[in-house]
Amino acid sequence: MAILPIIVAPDSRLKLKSQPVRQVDAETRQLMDDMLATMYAAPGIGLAAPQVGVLKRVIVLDVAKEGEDKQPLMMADPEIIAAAAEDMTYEEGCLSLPSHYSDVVRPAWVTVRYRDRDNTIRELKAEGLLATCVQHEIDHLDGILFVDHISALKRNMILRKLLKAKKSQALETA
Ligand code: GNR
Ligand code: NI
Repeated sequence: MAILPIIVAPDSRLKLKSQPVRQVDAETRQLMDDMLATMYAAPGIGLAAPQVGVLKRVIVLDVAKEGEDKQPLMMADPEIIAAAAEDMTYEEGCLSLPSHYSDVVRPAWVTVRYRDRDNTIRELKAEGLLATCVQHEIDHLDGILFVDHISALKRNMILRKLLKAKKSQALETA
């Protein structure tokens, strides 16, 4: 298993739409395993393939609390097939927007249909943090970041700070 480098915004690769997998083959399974290891190492509660530069519709999640048993989920071609009418607000973060957090409003629960690591089609009703996380990850597959759900003022402030950090880092390593 490999720990993969995570792309940090602003980066045009995070804005692209990822392509369906259709069949979970050995290469997709390897990607899922590497993504899970990368997510745990970060640490994070979710990771989408475009965050590691792979434009495939693959996500991994684990919202288990520290000290609890691991609850890894690996999904290819996840699709929201039902969503709550009522919303919930959660303060979100993103490994591609390090050190920035903002309240995001999303449906309180969603039902997701996906292919698991064994290529079996499954459905899962996600509530609470898992509902937030799975919607956040599926957004990544469509080139959407959590900052796209907040005001343009807050979004631009975060993206400007991240760009500045990248520029000063580039100077340091030059
Ligand atoms: O680790 C993560 N934490 C998090 C917290 C609140 C809402 C969403 C997330 S997902 C994030 C990891 C990540 O960037 N996944 O794409
Ligand atoms: Ni994210």
